[in-house]
Amino acid sequence: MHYGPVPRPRPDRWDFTVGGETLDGSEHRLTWEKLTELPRIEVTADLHCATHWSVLDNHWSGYAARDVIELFPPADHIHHVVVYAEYGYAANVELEDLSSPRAILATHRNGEALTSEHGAPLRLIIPHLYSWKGPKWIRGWEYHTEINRGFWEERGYHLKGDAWREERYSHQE
Ligand SMILES: Nc1nc2c(c(=O)[nH]1)N[C@H]1C(S)=C(S)[C@@H](COP(=O)(O)O)O[C@H]1N2
Ligand SMILES: [Mo]
Repeated sequence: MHYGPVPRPRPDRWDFTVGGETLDGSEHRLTWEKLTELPRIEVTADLHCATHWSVLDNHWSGYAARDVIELFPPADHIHHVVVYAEYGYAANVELEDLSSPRAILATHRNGEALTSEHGAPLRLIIPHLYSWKGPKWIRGWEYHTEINRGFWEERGYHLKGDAWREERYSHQE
């Protein structure tokens, strides 16, 4: 489930950009080749949509988001990140949530490569947040001093989106 069309795979053009207030102030680009040199991790987690459905016990595999943070760290005072996907989809998350050992840039679900429909080649899963906070077709993120609302956050959804606290709507903030 997603907003807008499923992007056509363009492996030749794919890259991952880490920008905004990085530690050294410059924008960094991660190629697929470089990404796949990172150690692979596995995370078993539910997917919670804010519209009251969940897909339980998915077995995700891919790369730890915090390994990418470590490669391209933010400036010292940063607490907020905007995560971007194809077609300008964006979600804001706290750096702390993206740094969770269970936040995964997934390439596979239940042993099979992601389909285009479900986010290939790479999607972010932050298990304890509602799944709109995890863009399919992710292409990078930006570090920010201030909160910048993402796509759904601008349309009435919650800044934090903790699924266990049922933080769905902005009026709960
Ligand atoms: N790029 C992008 N990622 C997205 C979305 C979207 O609209 N665009 N929707 C989110 C929402 S609301 C949900 S519930 C999940 C759905 O994932 P699925 O299609 O694999 O079930 O993707 C999330 N990631
Ligand atoms: Mo959702």
